This record gives sequence, structure tokens and C-alpha cells, in this order.
Amino acid sequence: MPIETHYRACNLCEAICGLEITHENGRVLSIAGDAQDPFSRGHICPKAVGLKDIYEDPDRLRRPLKRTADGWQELDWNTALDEVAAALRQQREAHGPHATAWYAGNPSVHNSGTQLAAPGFLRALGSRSLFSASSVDQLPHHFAAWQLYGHPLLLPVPDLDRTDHWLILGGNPLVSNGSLMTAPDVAKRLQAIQARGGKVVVVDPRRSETAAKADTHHFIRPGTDVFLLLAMTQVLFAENLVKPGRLAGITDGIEALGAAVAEFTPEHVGAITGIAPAEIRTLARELAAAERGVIYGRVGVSVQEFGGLCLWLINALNLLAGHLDEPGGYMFATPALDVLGKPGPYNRYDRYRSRVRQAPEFMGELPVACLAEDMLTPGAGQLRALVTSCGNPVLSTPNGGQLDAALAGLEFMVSIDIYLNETTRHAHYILPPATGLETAHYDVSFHALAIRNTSRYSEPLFDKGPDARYDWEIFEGLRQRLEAGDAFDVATAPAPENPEAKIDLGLRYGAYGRTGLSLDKLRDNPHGIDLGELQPRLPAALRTENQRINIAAPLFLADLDRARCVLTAGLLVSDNQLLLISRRELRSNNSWMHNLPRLIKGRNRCTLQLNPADAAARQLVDGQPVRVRSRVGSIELPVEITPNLMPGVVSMPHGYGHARPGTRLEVAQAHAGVSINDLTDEARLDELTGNAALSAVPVWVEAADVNLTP
Ligand SMILES: Nc1nc2c(c(=O)[nH]1)N[C@H]1C(S)=C(S)[C@@H](COP(=O)(O)OP(=O)(O)OC[C@H]3O[C@@H](n4cnc5c(=O)[nH]c(N)nc54)[C@H](O)[C@@H]3O)O[C@H]1N2
Ligand SMILES: Nc1nc2c(c(=O)[nH]1)N[C@H]1C(S)=C(S)[C@@H](COP(=O)(O)OP(=O)(O)OC[C@H]3O[C@@H](n4cnc5c(=O)[nH]c(N)nc54)[C@H](O)[C@@H]3O)O[C@H]1N2
Ligand code: SF4
Ligand SMILES: [Mo]
Repeated sequence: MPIETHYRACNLCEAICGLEITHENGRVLSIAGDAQDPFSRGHICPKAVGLKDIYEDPDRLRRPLKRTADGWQELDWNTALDEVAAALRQQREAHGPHATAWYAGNPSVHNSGTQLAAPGFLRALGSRSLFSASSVDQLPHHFAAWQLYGHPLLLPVPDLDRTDHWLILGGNPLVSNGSLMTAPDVAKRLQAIQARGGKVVVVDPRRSETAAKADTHHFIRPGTDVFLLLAMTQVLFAENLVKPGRLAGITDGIEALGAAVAEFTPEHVGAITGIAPAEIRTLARELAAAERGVIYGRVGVSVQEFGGLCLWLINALNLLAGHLDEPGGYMFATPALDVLGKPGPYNRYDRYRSRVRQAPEFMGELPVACLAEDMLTPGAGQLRALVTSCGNPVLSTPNGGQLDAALAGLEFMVSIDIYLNETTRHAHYILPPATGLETAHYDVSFHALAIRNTSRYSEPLFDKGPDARYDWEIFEGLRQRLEAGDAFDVATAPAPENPEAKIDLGLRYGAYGRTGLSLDKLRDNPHGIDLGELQPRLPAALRTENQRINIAAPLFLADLDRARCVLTAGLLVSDNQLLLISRRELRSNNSWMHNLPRLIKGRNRCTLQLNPADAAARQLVDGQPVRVRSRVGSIELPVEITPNLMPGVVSMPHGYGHARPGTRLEVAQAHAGVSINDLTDEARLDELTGNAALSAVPVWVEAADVNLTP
């Protein structure tokens, strides 16, 4: 066969870059950026080659596995689906539907098959014990969108290509490639802001890769962004800089907001944040003065105790400064495929609570920080079984060690996953779907979060082969069996429905349906279709009952009391403790791409970064192994001394900690590192939204008395 070229979107992160892949006889020869993709314009990052490496990884699972006394046994698909469905039904009969929990991880939103087919399975499962990576990531964003705009998925994004002032809190897009902001080649877009005379400002306890390229960087003490944001809001009111423009007519509560923030002057919050009052004033004034400006916050301000308040205030500041729904500001995409669903009021909040801690449900899910305790605490309603899909919560959720132990005690667990890893090793069955290059893909979520309206569909590159199942076939297979019970007969059951039909229908009835957009049209345009720059969408897009924005929503105002208490009492950190934060790295993706030799090779990146002053105070030298302890655990890793960390703050990557028995990850085991989430504390939660407070964990750091192998 001759060398052929295939075009598809990379589904490894939110940037959705177009790829040009050459291949011959079922082997990938090269992966490059697709220069003809109108959105990504040829950009890729080092992770893109991971698609070839995942496809070829000898450790990737291809057939269902069942745990037996003699180890893992391969099963054929029908037997595996029959046995799993029977076990799930048995659990339901024995303990009721809610005793079986579900955890969906991050790649769920990067897989249209999973995204579209999992809901049907969950309806058949009937459990409300649903958990996901959203509660270690972005619930505050959804919460603010729901409170202000009426729907949790109505998320504004920075209009990067037209802004002249970009203020970033707790995001490192030059490494993450952007999040809740789909913007391929963010580095070039950032440079373009500077080239047209604009300014980029970063607020981060670490001088991140993005901060290094910004015009200004401010260190902030982790977890205190809420105070900075309150003070910036106070400055806008105090200095008469509030100018919501055309949105004034549809916004309620502006006065009430001014009254609520009045006490939070820059002088009042300066000490706790570590940012001088004059600098706080400048941050507020510059945002207000910018003709086209935007303040944007991401993981760093979302995974903290006041994540909900932070995201509220980020939205509020954009509105007050006249940047909401304005070109160059904070805008809403108009996706080709609508993700909001049925019109009508959104009421998925506090309809039920987590079992032990009584944390409220939001968006139909409970905080994953509560998952382990709801499994471990005996009594009525105890969680006995778990289904995971696309997730590795042992490494990705707070106090992963506790969850690790809880999973070992479950009566039944099944994982839909491509690896036998730290989490799935506890499963009784693993069902591995075809993945990546073997699948068709449409970015259901990320076109809706993109800084430009675009649409792109990817065909599978390789045939998955007769022995593999797509993720949607697995979900549909389980759904049918749960619904039919003993009456299920594989010979007569209808073939699982390919969710692609839903995409086609959505496109035809969507915002661009009239212009002829359909799946066929996307098939004819393999580089994707540009649908133009972002358009103002308010008030029509609002989903609030009265079609107005209440910028002083009562849930936020009430939550201010928690912030007031902390401001009065100060942070609960002793003199010899440091505050732990996380970092991401370019050649890795959360916990699951460490088994790919090309990406993991090189120096050990699982290090504890700390400031020279903090190192000197502890008499530590670069590279020395240290022990890091928190309320919940203790780990050891080498120290990396760098002025890029704010004094009093330490940083390490998440997603490591692969040295656990019973996994099938040969490469990752050799680069095991340790898990930051063996230190993060499940008790630390943003009580408003249920998001885990992974940032600003108080820890003790001291020299380790044993040598670590590098
Ligand atoms: N301390 C700390 N913890 C964090 C973070 C942090 O910054 N600091 N970040 C948080 C964030 S933002 C996130 S999103 C979470 C991520 O948390 P998780 O989603 O729980 O973890 P991942 O590492 O993304 O694990 C992905 C899993 O999906 C599997 N997988 C990959 N591709 C496929 C596929 O096509 N199909 C199926 N079925 N499975 C697949 C992988 O094998 C792996 O088991 O971690 C969070 N945890
Ligand atoms: N290469 C790579 N890309 C990825 C991922 C990956 O693992 N690797 N993960 C993907 C996922 S799931 C996500 S959600 C996105 C995340 O995308 P981003 O949010 O852009 O990524 P992070 O690197 O987590 O950036 C968080 C920043 O917040 C800072 N920070 C920590 N605590 C605080 C705080 O209290 N206040 C402030 N102001 N800043 C703080 C950290 O120092 C860090 O620079 O990245 C995605 N892209
Ligand atoms: S930036 Fe994200 S989407 Fe683009 S190539 Fe890298 S991993 Fe893929
Ligand atoms: Mo994430």
C-alpha cells in the first residue's frame, strides 16, 4: 500500500489541534500539525506523537479482563458484558441502586463516543452516586455560569485574538495549551497580543512558563485569590470605574455587589495575599481602562477553598469593567452543536446530598472528595460497588491513598479503561475500548468553549478490528443488558446505536444548520470549517428565568462569610509549614501518559520545587531527597531549588505515583515518582461548589533520612 495521509483533530487536550498523519500498512510514519486547519494553523505540541505511541503501546489493553484467583483472565466481549451486567444487577438487588457509584474521568470529554453513550448507561444504572473529575477541576466555573447566566455550561471564554489586555489567574496555558478556553497555539496568540501593543499579566504563586512570557507577573499566596478579586472589585466601585455598558440594562444587583465588597479594600487584603495594595489598585485600574480586556482564571483559582467565589468575581469583574460579551473580552462561543439541552430553569443543585458529609449534589454529581468516606463508613447507604470510565481517581483525587484502600474493599468494581493502572488494578473486570486513532471523534464540548467558532469531525484512521469494541458499544451493551435483565439475548438484541447520528442531527438543527452544516459536510472538509469570530450573545443566550443577570446572587453573598472568617483569623498555617500547589508539564497529561517512552524520557520531572530561602532555612541542597508531610500522608521526592516559587510555597506535578503492585505499566513503573494526592486532603473543599481544594495544602518539608532512587 502507498503512503497515505490522514487528517484528524488531536483529542488529547482541549486545544483540539488539527493533525496531518502519514501512514503505511497500518503504521503511523509521522504526525505533524495540519497547516490547513483554519483554527490550529499547523500547531501541535510534543504530546501529539502520543497518539501513535498509545496505539502501539504493548501495555494498552485490547480485550476484556476478569480478575480471578489465578490472575487476570481474558474474556470475549459478550461474556464480559453479560457478567458485568449481571454483577451490577445483583448489586442493585442486594443494596439498592445508589450503593453503586460511578466515576468519570477527564478523557470522557475528549471522546464523543463516551460522552454521548454514557448517559444512557447511567439512566439504566439508576444510581445517583455519581462522581467525576469535574469536582477536582472545574465545578466553580459551572457554578458561576449557572448562577449568573442560568446554565452551568454557558461558559464565557477570553476572546484572545481581539483582546489587548489579558489578566490570567491560576492558569498556565503555555504548558496546558489552554483550558475552558479552546485556543490552539496559545503561545502565538499571546505574542500577538503583545505585538499589537497589548499587555499580558499573570497572577500565580509560581513564575510559570506563561508568567515568564507575560509583561507582568505577581506572586500571590496560594488560596487567597478571593481576597485579591474582592479588593479589585472594591476598587472599581470606589474609583467609579464600574461601566457595564449595554449590559447595565439586563443586570441586577450591581449596587448590592458594591456594598458587599466595600470592606475588602486593598489595604485590608494586602497582607494575606502578599500583593501590595498599590499593585492591587493597578491590576483593577488597568483591567477597567483596557478598551478590550479580559480577566481569566483557571485550575489554580478553581481548585481552592473559595473556588466558587473566585469564579463569581472573575465573571463580575469582566461585567463591571465592560468586558463581558464584548469583542476582545469575555465572550460566549456559538457552537455548531448545542450542548445546553432542553430550555427551562436549571435545578440540578442540592436535590440530594453525599452520604457521610452531606455535601450537596450539583449538576447531578457529588464531590469526589467524599467518595472514599462514603465507601468506608459502614451503615445504611454505604457504597459497595464502583464503575469507572476514563478515570484514575487513585492518583487524581484528594487523599488518593484513602481511596486506594477503599477500592480494595469494594464488593464489585468494573473499569472501562485502556490501562491496568493504579485505579483499575482494583477492578474485577476491565473493559478496554478502542481509542484514539481507531475512533471517530467530534469535540462536543470544546467547540463550545473555543475562542473562535469552528467545527471539525475526525474519521477513524485505523480499523479497530473485530475483537475490539468502541466505548459507545460497551455502554450500549451494558445498558441493554441492565434494561432487559434475564430476557437479554445477544442474538436478537438490536445492534447498539452509533451516537454519530446524534451529532449529525445536532449539527443539522444547530446554529449553522441553515447554512448546510452536517456530518457529511464535515466529512467533505477534513481540515475543519471556520464559522467566524465570536459574536455577542447576550441577553438572548441567557438561561436565567427572567433573562437577566443577578450579579449579586444570594448564594455567593452568603458564602462571603466564610471568606470573612479566614481574613479575620488568617490562614491556618504554622510558621514552619509551606503551602503546596500543583503544576503541569508539557510532555504529560494528568496521570495517564507516563507509559509512553518518548514522552517520559529525560530527567526526573517529579520534583518538589521550592524557593532558595525556604531551602536555606531547612539546609536543603538541590536534588536532595525530602520528606513532605501533610495531615493525610507523607511522600519523599527530590527537591528542586528555584526562585520561580514564591517564598513559603512548594510545587510538584500531579499524576505520578506509579510504583504500586499489580499494574501493567512497564514504562511508567520505571519513572514512578510519587503522588501529590497522597498529600492533598479530602477534608479541604470549596463548600459552595463541592470542588476539592487541591491548592494551598499546608505541608511540612524536611530532609529525608533515606536516599531515594532517582
Ligand atoms: N493535586 C492535583 N490533582 C489533580 C489536578 C491537579 O492539578 N492537582 N488536576 C485535576 C484535573 S484538572 C483533572 S481533569 C483530573 C484528572 O483525573 P482523572 O480523569 O481521574 O485522571 P486521568 O489521569 O485523566 O486518567 C484518565 C484515565 O482514562 C484512561 N483513558 C485514556 N484514554 C481513554 C479512552 O479513550 N477510553 C477510556 N475508557 N479510558 C481512557 C486512562 O488510562 C486513565 O486511567 O485530575 C485532577 N487532579
Ligand atoms: N501538558 C499538559 N496539558 C494539560 C494537562 C496536563 O496534565 N499536561 N492537563 C489538562 C487538564 S485536565 C486541565 S484541567 C488543564 C489545566 O490548565 P491550566 O489551568 O492552564 O493548567 P495548570 O498548569 O494546572 O495551571 C494552574 C496554575 O495555577 C497556579 N496556581 C496554583 N495554585 C494557585 C492559587 O492559589 N492561585 C493562583 N492564582 N494560582 C495558583 C499554578 O502555579 C499553575 O501555574 O490543562 C490541560 N492540559
Ligand atoms: S496542544 Fe493538545 S490538542 Fe494540540 S497537539 Fe498538543 S495535546 Fe494535541
Ligand atoms: Mo482537568
